Amino acid sequence: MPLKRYVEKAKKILDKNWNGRFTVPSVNLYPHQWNWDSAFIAIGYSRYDTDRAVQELKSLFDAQWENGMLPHIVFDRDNLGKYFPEPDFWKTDISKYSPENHLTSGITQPPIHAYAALKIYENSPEKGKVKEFLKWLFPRLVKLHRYFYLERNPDDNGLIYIRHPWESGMDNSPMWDPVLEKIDLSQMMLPEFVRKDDKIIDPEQRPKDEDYKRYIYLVELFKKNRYEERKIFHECPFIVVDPLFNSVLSASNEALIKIADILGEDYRQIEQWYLTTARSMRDILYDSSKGIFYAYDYIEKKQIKVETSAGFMPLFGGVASHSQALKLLEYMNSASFCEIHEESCFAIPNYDRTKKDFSTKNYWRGPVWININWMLFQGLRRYRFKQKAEHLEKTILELPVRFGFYEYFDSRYGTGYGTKDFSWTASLFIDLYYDYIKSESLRKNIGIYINSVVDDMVVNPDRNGISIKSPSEIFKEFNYLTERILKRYVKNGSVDYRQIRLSPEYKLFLNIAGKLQNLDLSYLKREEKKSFWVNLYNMMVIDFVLKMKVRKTVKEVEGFFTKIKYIVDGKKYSLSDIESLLTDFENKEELIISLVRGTQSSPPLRYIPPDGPDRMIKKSVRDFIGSSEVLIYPEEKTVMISELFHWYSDIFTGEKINKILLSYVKDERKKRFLLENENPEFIYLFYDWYLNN
Ligand code: 2M8
Repeated sequence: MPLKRYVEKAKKILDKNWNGRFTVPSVNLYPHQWNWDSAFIAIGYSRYDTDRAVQELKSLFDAQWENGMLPHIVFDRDNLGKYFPEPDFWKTDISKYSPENHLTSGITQPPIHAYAALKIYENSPEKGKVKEFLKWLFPRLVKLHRYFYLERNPDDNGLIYIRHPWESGMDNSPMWDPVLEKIDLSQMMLPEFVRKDDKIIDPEQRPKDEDYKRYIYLVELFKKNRYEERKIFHECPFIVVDPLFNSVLSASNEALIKIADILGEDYRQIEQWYLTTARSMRDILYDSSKGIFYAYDYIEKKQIKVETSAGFMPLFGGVASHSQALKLLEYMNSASFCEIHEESCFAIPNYDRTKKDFSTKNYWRGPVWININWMLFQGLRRYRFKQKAEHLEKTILELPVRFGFYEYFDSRYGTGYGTKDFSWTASLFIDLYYDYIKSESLRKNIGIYINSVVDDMVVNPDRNGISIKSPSEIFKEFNYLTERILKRYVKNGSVDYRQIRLSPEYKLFLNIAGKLQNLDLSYLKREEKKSFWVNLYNMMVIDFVLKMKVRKTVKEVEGFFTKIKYIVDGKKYSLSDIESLLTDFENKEELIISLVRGTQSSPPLRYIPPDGPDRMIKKSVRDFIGSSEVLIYPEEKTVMISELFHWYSDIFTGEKINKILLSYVKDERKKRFLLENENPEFIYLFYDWYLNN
């Protein structure tokens, strides 16, 4: 499995960046320990090395400040002189809260640590050992969160402010421009300073000197106030509420509740924190006309109307209401942030691409970042936006494989920018890979039947005896009810089986399903037949799932595809019978792909209209080929495709697959590869049999 080779590469990068106590983000550019980097790194380690994961967070929390603040950098004494600004500049020893035995900066970063700690616990086979670590960490995490709610929460509404762009983690994001522009540099007396980053990385990819001057101005102001929060608050021109920071805090509040539960600790206070932050974010940061969350300028008391990926982060924190989430998805999946099937557009770029000052290569002003996309992927999954989530997962894996483990990437061409061998790109790649492997083995273990249907079982009785309805009436009603059920109870590919079972439409559908026994098929035109069989197949799957009380997968029922049947026009049909009947149609390959087998690997379920069914069928095939069921890596000369193609190897010969992929794939490089390799070697991906609910 080629992906595995890249996991080995990623692990080697983490090894190289590990200094015996913690992992630096990058040996040359960031040679110390960074706050949120370490949490992302620990998540990667948690997949294969619990000790390292634990050590990563331990060394960071050892440097926690007395007032609870977790510094954004913990400096490595043996490695000073390579980065700016270092301890000689921060002078945090003037604060009464800074730790005695550690050299640190005087600001913080997005608090993803409780989230990471829970992941360590969940992923580790050594639960007892991790529980001991959680006992050590829990009070420190509470202290950190309490610091935010006591010191950074001026209106007591749970909206936590940051006081330096570096605290957002998205240093030179366009979000901060309107606030930083107000700092008039001509009026400032700044100390001399020499940047180091722009000698290591092409300055075109880094913040400008003007930005650095403002960063330094703010640090000077902190020093003047001896890092006293209240004093800084009254003087600082940069007091903003960041949707990313607050979403990450929310995700961590949630994780902290779970950790408290594991340890048997009280979590009422944390619950309160979670609720107030989430409520205020929904009320104060959301803009319903644009469909995004904005940052908030606390001094001006207004939203900062700049659209960046941070505005979608409430999906990660579970903060967005369902209707807000739908709007976020709509905006996120548009030309502004890359649509699913858009040509030359990787993942979710950091800034709206339609803006004049969007940059393809400058740091946080446009490129794609793996940690941001990883969090958005988790968020999309949590709101069950399956298709977008899968697509994102695929590109997050794709970028490092094709272009290297860079710090950030060009959203158009995938080119890597910033430093090479970047730790969180490697660790989050590892995390996603293990996720994949885990579901793969789960998928393999499916096959224990709970229920067996050994003899034919007809499940569409015609309760009123001989049909008095004409074929046209039966067909019309069948279509009407199918369309209604699919439109109402299927959202983004997820089927709400429970709601269908309770719905009036399903009751009516069962009635018309009985009438199909006497539907004269010769009455249907060829196109109508095509739509009928595909719709019937998909509806039969739903009906069988409900009748057989399927819980997790159709695989629980032996004979699901062969023994459970509908009588149509006097003849019995199982799902397999319908599949073979569809091979008579000229576009049989597309029809077979578009069938929804009640599984995660199926394309999203949709109604196929009888007048011109091919348009919708093509849409399903496009979704399927654009999803993680088909992975094409031209640079690696590799094509990975769903096992489905293997099951039907009589109709999907190598050339046929190539032809289909060619007519649906849009990326030019992938196209060229397919054209030049008519019969490439295919690697089959495990089919995910879990229910599409
Ligand atoms: C970047 O920030 C540092 C300052 O903290 C820098 O530019 O020197 C950001 O990308 C930040 O999010 C990240 O934590 C840090 C280390 O990777 O680098």
